[in-house]
Amino acid sequence: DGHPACYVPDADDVAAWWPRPVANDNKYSRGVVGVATGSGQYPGAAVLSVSGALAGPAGLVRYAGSAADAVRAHHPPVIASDRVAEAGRVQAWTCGSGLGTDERAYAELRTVLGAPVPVCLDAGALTLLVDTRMADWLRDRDAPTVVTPHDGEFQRLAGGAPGDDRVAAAVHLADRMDSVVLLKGDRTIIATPDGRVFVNPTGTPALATGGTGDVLAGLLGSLLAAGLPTEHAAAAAAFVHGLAGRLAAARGPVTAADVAAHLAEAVATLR
Ligand code: B4P
Ligand code: MG
Repeated sequence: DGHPACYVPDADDVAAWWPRPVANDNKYSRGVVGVATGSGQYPGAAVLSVSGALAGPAGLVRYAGSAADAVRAHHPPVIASDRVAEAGRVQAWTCGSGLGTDERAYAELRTVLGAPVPVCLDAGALTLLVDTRMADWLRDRDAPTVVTPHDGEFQRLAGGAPGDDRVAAAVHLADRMDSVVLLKGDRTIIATPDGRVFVNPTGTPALATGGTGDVLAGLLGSLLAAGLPTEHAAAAAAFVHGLAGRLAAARGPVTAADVAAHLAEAVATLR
């Protein structure tokens, strides 16, 4: 039926993709990830996305946004500034979780998309893409883009719900946006603009709790900054995020902060 082959990665695949520090690495050579998330209304999204970024392989996390005080309080090692333009050089951005959709958020998204580095877009950034017709603008970017919609966000981006054939829906949107699409769900789907598909096998309903998407976006940004190909970054982030959800669920009720706290242990189980 012309359906693309779906690849289901296993722990060995993700272990092989996962960047590991080598002897002469420094924090810059491991990658610097910029996190442009959160707002006065949603400071928690900033704290959670930074937690996800800190658990990834990048050597440095720079936060830029209006929740800088909350980020500094929760994550003292993170370099926090108020605006994207003040953040300094990064190798990738993750943008949108809890960002809101006001003028300031719009300006920050424009700055992020203008950077010649890979970008992960979530939540408010996805709403802004639709509201401002910026989605088509992604085609003009030279560096890769990943979008991480849940079903509601997908519906707005694509102009219709994913429907029963979630793989075909994700492939279609990836082609239309010339971006990697990570369609969240029970079995999260990653589709590339050239029609390749990964299906994540580690999902757990324990992840169906507020803020887990913010943790995922931060982790994905770190993998992009560390230089992973976009589709491997997305597939590896979903895989480890699911593992962390399972590890957290084995110990009791799960919050998004619990998922973040189990990411390092999840990475350690890869090999
Ligand atoms: P927000 O309040 O901004 O919150 P959110 O994005 O839903 O939260 P979060 O970041 O934690 O979760 P996400 O789904 O990203 O919601 C904005 C608006 O969207 C609201 O109006 C809301 O009503 C609407 N909305 C929210 N979810 C919707 C949906 N699914 N369909 C339609 N409208 C929706 O990330 C969650 C993570 O958990 C992902 O990694 C996902 O793969 C995983 N996960 C969720 N359920 C799972 C399951 N059953 N099994 C395995 N994994 C699961
Ligand atoms: Mg979300």
